[in-house]
Amino acid sequence: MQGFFSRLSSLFTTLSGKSGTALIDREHYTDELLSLDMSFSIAERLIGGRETPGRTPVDALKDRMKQILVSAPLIEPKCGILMIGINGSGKTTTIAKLGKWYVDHGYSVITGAGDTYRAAAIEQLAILSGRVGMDIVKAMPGVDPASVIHDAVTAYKHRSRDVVIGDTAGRLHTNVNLVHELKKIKSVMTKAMAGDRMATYLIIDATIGKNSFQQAKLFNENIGIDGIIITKLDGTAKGGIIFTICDELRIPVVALGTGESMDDFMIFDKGTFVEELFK
Ligand SMILES: Nc1nc2c(ncn2[C@@H]2O[C@H](COP(=O)(O)OP(=O)(O)OP(=O)(O)O)[C@@H](O)[C@H]2O)c(=O)[nH]1
Ligand SMILES: [Mg+2]
Repeated sequence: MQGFFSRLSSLFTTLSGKSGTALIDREHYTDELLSLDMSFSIAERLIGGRETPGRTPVDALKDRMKQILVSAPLIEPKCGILMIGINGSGKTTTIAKLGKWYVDHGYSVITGAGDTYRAAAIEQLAILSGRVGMDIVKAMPGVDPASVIHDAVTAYKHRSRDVVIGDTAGRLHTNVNLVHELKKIKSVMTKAMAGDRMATYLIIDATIGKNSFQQAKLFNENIGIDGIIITKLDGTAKGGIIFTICDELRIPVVALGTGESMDDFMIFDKGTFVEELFK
């Protein structure tokens, strides 16, 4: 497990070395979990749970962790992905990481530069696309984002690509017009996919902590979210936020962003994640 999960991991590794009675040093472990960005309610459920007949305390703890976490596999090609989230959360960077992941697994990827508000945003995606081996469909700044995404899906179909990923401009979830525009982009993309699988992924910046919940709830109510990618986990050195996000939102986390380089990306599977924490 990478460095930023090391505190979380060493806590659980310590627990797994203890006997059943030592496991119930509740106060100490609750404080530790709170300091890792878990909510009090989660810390209580993890540490304060009753013993489960037939399960060792550590196995019971792992079970409770898996009940709190929610994960799902990445959408399988052929497919379309729409990336949404607030400004600077990591959408464009994550599109490149995700694109690279699909390319590394043998799929062809095309991306649509749907953030047409800033020339720099189009340029950023173009540079990253070249670096990871994705095609890009782009237009001049100011063009209707929905039309760019539509063109990207058309290119995906014509060129028989496996994955199409649409970038969008950072949105304030509280701005009605912006959310309305996102709805339009999603409906245009869904229609253009013509029955191919599609997912909308919300990018959440781990460093903003609890402020992300309301944001995610509003995006989910208005746009519909199929999965979450939590970015900037390297900036928190905590990792407990993953539990808090899952517990609050009950929307599956599909992947984690753990740095600025294109390989700082992990697929999230709760079973594997929990086992890794105890190693
Ligand atoms: N440390 C770290 N930085 C990240 C991660 N993901 C993205 N970033 C950085 O966060 C900043 C914003 O990333 P972008 O991908 O441009 O974010 P965005 O959501 O597309 O931003 P807008 O298009 O302005 O809304 C960049 O400096 C990225 O390098 C991550 O997992 N870890
Ligand atoms: Mg961007």
